[in-house]
Amino acid sequence: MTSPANVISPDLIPDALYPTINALCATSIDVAAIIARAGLGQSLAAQVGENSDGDGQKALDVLADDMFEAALRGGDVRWYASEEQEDALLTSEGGKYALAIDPLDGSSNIDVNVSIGTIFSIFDTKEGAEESFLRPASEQICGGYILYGPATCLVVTFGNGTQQYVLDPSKGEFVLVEKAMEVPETSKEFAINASNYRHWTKPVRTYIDDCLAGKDGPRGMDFNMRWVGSLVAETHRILTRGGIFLYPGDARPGYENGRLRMVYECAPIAFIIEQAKGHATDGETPILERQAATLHGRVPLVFGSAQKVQRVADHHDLSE
Ligand code: AFP
Repeated sequence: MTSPANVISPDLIPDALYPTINALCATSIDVAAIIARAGLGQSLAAQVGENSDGDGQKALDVLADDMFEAALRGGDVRWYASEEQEDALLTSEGGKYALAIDPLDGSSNIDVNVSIGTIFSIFDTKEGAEESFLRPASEQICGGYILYGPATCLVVTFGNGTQQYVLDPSKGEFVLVEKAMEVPETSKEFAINASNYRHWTKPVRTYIDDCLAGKDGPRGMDFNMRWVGSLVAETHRILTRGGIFLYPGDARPGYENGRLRMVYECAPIAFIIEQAKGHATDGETPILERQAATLHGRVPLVFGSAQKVQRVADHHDLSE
């Protein structure tokens, strides 16, 4: 790995992880520039194949994966596991870390110019790939995402709070803007794909019905709904102004455990949210207490303001 110039201040980043975080950030600057030129030249949203789960792969999914893998190869990352590749890759024999990544999350939003992101999780590596990633999510040493929105920003935790950096395009550097993000305890917003209502379990329907009943219902207040279709954008909104996100398991074939992947989506998002004094569960059990059974395994995800997430868990208890 040729170490790129420093693009992020090292102040709050553990020394041992700095080269890896810096490589991720330097690559994200290039990804952001490609996204910003969307449509000028190559089509980023063109379907170019399928990933391990049969999900359609967009050109940018594959391009971003290639860029992050190349940036990390030969550095401190021993195992590189990606949503876009069936198996983990040995990228550095002597690497200290196991890194899992969703190189481009929200790809259905690429061709409509809506915010998309990169999500990553880092463990201290073990000898083998499976034992490095199929372990309690609480053993992560880093969880982060890069949001490619009106601003490009990095949100990351190393287990001592959740930090936010914003890319200054004029300098090509990420600047620290928040040392300790906190999920606001109250909010009137919930995020769920309501088109799946008929497929939900009773506890989820009850929770959403109560929100929809508004001030005349059991919650005694009116709510608002958001659904961007981009996990990173939803997470950033909830970190900024509170709320709750639900992607539950449902009755559709293949969606028994929802849509989101434990290793490189749910686990790092849960780490970030918990470190920001929010909460993240599978509806009942904290995500950080769970571990993935397979590299691309799915898990239901409910996260956001702690009290709201607990209320969903209470509905599950009541239904048992
Ligand atoms: P894509 O990367 O295939 O667009 O999926 C994005 C995502 O994994 C996550 O970012 C969204 O929250 C969720 O899927 C949206 O799922 P629905 O399309 O079922 O609403």
